[in-house]
Amino acid sequence: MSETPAIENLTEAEAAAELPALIAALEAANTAYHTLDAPELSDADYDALKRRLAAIEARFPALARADSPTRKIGAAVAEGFGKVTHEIRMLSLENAFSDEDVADFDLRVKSYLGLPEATPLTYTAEPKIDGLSLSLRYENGRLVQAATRGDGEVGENVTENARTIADIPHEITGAPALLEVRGEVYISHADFAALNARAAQAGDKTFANPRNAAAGSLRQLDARITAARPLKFFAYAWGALSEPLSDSQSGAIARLAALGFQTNPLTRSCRGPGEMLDHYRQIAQLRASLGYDIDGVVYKVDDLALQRRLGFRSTTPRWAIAHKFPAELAWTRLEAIEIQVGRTGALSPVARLSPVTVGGVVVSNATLHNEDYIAGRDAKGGAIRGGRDIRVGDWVQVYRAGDVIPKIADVDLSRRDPAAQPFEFPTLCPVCGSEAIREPGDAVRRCTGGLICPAQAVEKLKHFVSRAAFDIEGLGAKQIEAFYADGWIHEPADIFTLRARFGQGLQQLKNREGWGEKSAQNLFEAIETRRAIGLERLIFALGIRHCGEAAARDVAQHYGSWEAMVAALDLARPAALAQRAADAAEEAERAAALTEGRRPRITETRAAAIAAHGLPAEAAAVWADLGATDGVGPVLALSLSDAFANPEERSAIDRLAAELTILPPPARAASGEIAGLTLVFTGTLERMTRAEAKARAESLGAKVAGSVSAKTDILIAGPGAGSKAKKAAELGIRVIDEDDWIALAGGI
Ligand code: D41
Repeated sequence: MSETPAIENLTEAEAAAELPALIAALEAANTAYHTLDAPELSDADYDALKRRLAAIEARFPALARADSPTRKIGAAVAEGFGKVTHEIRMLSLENAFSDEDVADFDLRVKSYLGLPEATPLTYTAEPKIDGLSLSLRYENGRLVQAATRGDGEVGENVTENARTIADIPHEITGAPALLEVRGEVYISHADFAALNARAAQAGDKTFANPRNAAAGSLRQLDARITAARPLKFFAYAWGALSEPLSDSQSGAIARLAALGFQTNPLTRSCRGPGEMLDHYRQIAQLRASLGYDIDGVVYKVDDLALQRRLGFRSTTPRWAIAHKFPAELAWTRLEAIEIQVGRTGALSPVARLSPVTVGGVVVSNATLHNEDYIAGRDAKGGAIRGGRDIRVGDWVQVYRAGDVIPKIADVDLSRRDPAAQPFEFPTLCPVCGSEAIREPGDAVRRCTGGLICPAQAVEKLKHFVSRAAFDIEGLGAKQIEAFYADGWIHEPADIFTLRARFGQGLQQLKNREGWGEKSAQNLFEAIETRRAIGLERLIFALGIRHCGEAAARDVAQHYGSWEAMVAALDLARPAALAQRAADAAEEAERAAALTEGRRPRITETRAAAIAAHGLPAEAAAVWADLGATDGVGPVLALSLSDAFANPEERSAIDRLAAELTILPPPARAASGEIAGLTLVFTGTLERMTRAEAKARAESLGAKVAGSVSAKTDILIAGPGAGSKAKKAAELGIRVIDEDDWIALAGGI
């Protein structure tokens, strides 16, 4: 075999002849490694081939192909992981912090199911592993996909990485044809210490805690790195299934164990809160010696038929709860108080602390909430921390509960410098200098600069591209800050004109730090794919105060199209102004009545204020319709109206809308007989509680109303139904009994 010639002796023609084989060898090695799970080359051989290719490309740049394997890693970093939509949503857990919370949980479950309080229910209790959730999909016994939780609906495809975890079987026998196993990826204390020691020795960054180490390792784009990290996996739940695993939680977990998954050995069945709390205390005792991090105990209703009946609220099941261990505390010095300005202009004070370790994590910032919190008052003017205020230089007690931002629990007055002064909360925006005002009833002070305030503009943009909003791949908070600072993106519409404005400037983007040709191209493509956007996402993305994801969905459902919504808001504007005038008049009347020692005349005062507006009837009707929309109260209605009526904000919104194709919201629970109907329940239900019936009806896409009207489609009348049944009969509304209802709802 001839020696491989040294690069510096190669002619360009020889190099060109060698390249295809080199590239083919590397691509084959990649496929063998990543897709077929059967590495063919040693790491050293692979690296040698890759180095040779890189050296040839460096010497003869004209030969470098755009899709060369040497560019793959960089491109992969920009692209990240593929996305996976979970067939069944990954839910989160409600938290309990005390014994009473656990007892309440048990009572709530029973009340929902209509069981007597004295009935003992069986629950499983298991340690809550402090790692990250993973969903594994097996088809015909083969692992075909692994996905992180993400936002619960869409996660990241980490299949290659999951395959490197020893606890995760690649093949299982005797399982349902389709089985999704869910559980927690974590790293043991010993492995974490060894990993950090190696990283420190190599001069690499170390991880703050095992959880971060596990997350960082699982989310490596190069599966070889994940393979070198000792990750573990406990199975605790399941997603899509072709057939049930068992009829109980404990049975299902035993089945997963029999299929070859690790399940937590401290899982117990407990009858009632007494036994649950005993097991909680036992696990708390063992916590330090387990060898891995846990942050509480999870309780789940054992009977799967009951789990199904209990169902879930928007993101958490009614049949499970996490009983968290108490937060850990530490004392440190408050070095400074900084003010951050948020998307809605809120001035948020942040404590800069002398770094201190709290529960294994170094903390150097904590939230101070708002000016009242610093002063030692709550929203109603009552004392918190016994009325002790917080001053720069104070010794403060910091705590962390779960993932949340650290908070300050207390202040040590005995160590306060006698010269320390109370903190003076700014009344001007520290970013743009506009006045910062506090509206009556609002706990926070807000910058009035609107979009002229760079902080608000940037935060609004970050919100705009965030996951639940436009979710533009490759355009995150960091990129937004850089683009804003460079003057490339001032408002959302600018994102969609970026490509046109920088047509040849693709070059400019390419030359920026961190951007290559491929990632720039990817960014423009990612932006293009988002030009068509769902109405509900667009409304949420606008970042209007009080308008969260759920409210945005409700508004989108109500209007069905962007044009209809904008037309309604415009039409209703006079009524919105009349409402504000009436609110102000009411407040003045209350104050006047108080000083004059008489009863306030609310109804007359409001009516007079509204009359003074000479309100068109149509405006009033459209406004009332918005206010009566499910999920929309007067506060959100005003906030929406204000956003669309503010000239600067409106023109920015119009410029944005002109760039987009706005898709109508998905039809809610389109299938099924009762989707879209309005139901009323009356009389006694014997097989389901009211709460369960209402939740079931809503989950099937129906609306549940409290009283019978012309809009009612079906009245469900149990024994003892009175006036409602009579009224329904008069109106010719369909009346059914509980058994009919249960049949309609698909059984209990
Ligand atoms: O050990 C855990 N971290 C754990 C998390 C567990 N043992 N059980 C869990 N069960 C659920 C439900 C009930 C929703 C299936 C969970 C989680 N969820 C969970 N972890 C993070 C979000 C949700």
